[in-house]
Amino acid sequence: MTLAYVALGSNLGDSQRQVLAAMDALDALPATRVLRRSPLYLTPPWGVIEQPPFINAVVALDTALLPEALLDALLQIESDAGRVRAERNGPRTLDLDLLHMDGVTRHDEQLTLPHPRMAERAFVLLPLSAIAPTLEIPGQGTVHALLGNLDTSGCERLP
Ligand code: PH2
Ligand code: MG
Ligand code: MG
Repeated sequence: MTLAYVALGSNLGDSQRQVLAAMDALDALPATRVLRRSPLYLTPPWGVIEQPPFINAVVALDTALLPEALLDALLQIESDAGRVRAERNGPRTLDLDLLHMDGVTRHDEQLTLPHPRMAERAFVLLPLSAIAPTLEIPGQGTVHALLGNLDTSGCERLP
């Protein structure tokens, strides 16, 4: 079994419900269990600024799936949630990004692990640091330390 971290995001439709339902869908995957769920955060849109705020969260998974199989499962959960691929960084009903798998580094067309831009994004590191502050991003530092470099002032933790 491998420990993996998945980021969840949504800013179209009932985002809180979609993110919570996606956590349950991840837990229901074959040979996979959700170990920890971060709180939900309301975060300002990054990249394309003219869009609604996002709901973001991160979960820790224990999984026997290989990275390719887990990635396929994430895409299937996104499409089951009604995700339509449109504008890059634009609004979406559900986005599931594989951030990190213990012991796995890879870089190819399909998948780069650890996620290459996670250290720049408060909407990823803030929820990740709530469940894995001491996680080491290879070559970059711990999640907690990396979060210290980012502006989290626009992010709000939901009750
Ligand atoms: N996802 C994006 C683009 N911008 N901004 C926030 N706050 N949260 C996201 O999850 C997000 C984003 C592309 O995946
Ligand atoms: Mg994304
Ligand atoms: Mg994505």
